[in-house]
Amino acid sequence: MPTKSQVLFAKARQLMPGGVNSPVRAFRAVGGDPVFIASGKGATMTDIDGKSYIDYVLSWGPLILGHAHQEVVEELAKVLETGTSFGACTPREVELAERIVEAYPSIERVRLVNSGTEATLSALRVARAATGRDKILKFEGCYHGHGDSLLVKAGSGVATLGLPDSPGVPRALAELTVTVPFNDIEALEEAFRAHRMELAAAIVEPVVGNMGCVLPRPGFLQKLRALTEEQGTVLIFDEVMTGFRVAYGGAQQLYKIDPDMTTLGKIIGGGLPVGAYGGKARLMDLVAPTGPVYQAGTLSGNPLAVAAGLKTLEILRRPGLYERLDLLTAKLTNGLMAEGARQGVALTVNRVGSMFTAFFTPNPVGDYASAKKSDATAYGIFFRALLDSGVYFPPSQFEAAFVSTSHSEGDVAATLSAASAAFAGLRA
Ligand code: KE4
Repeated sequence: MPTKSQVLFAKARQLMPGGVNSPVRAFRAVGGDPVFIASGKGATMTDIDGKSYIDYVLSWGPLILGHAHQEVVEELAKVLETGTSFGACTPREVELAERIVEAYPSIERVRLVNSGTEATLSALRVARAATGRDKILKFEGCYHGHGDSLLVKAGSGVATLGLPDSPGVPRALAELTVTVPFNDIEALEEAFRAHRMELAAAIVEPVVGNMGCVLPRPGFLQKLRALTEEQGTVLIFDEVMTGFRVAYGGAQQLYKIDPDMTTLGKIIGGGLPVGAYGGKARLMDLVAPTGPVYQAGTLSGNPLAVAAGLKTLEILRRPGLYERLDLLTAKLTNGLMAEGARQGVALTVNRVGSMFTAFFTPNPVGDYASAKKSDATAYGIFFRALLDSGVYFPPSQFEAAFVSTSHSEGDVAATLSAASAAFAGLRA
């Protein structure tokens, strides 16, 4: 007897590409059909067949407070009564801009948009305008949304230019993107030599989430800052995932780097559509209507997203919140490593704060090449076993998982016992 999710997925595939509104949701990387979610509350999601899951995807990062947080819901209810969109200036978008500028000293001006993709493609446009240069540099395995210049894979070497990583991306545009392995200082120096004074921007996930969680090697971000400084290249920290996640002030607070521009998203919308890009006034004042660089958006600064974001950031400022998140996540990841070792399952777990990935490999994971050595098949079996046990991990080995303030010690204990059974199943 097919589940309601299976029946609905068959219908969805007739109506939407792959039956989904974003590819990773189709569960292609882990096999089998996705479950359709009916509701979420706290750390838990419930599917349309009535099965509940402890959720570690949390909408891919935004829900650091968990699903339907009472105070956020109440805030949204109040706003709903007063109108949902005006396409005009509102007081609370100024308040959110103020909170972001306070939390990110590198950001002197910020523009709200509707997604991380919009944020990164706008930031790149500003950097190209500010420098008069066309080439940009990104890192292999980092994802910055689906803007054409960023859907590019490495050429044969750092000196060679990029190739489209998706049909539909013009080759002429892809060739303007130089790609370098993350954490590879020598390759980075070579790229800045090969394209000396030609790079408009370097964009980086300072803690990578999109190849799975990968930490910057000591000195790597500092070297990137020095090289971009030296050559007048705009350093863009893509903190769409890490912003307000790894620390209230993001990865730039943790690693004490002062980027020229920062992109944000996810958490600042509290689960509603949002993105933001910002940085030094000398750059951001190039943006229309102050300057000639055009960028616009019907729903930018949307009152609902702004209200949910403001309430979320207010709660995140409460004392001890990040410390508690860090401790609970460490308990989970230490438990996973210990149980993997006890059962002889090769596991490398990378974590920063409440963002982590369990890689099915015995080797350290510090870049895309080492991440790809993970046993994605084993991960798929692990994922399915957890799902059957009511635990919802990211449906891909190459994605980050997250813990929220709604997760409890009990959730972690239940997750670890599900993982123990999943490891046993793997060995069998
Ligand atoms: P959106 O356009 O999806 O709002 O943001 C793009 C983006 C930009 N920068 C970083 C560092 C990101 O992680 C993202 C989006 N993250 C993915 C998760 N890997 C979103 C999930 C999805 O694509 O469905």
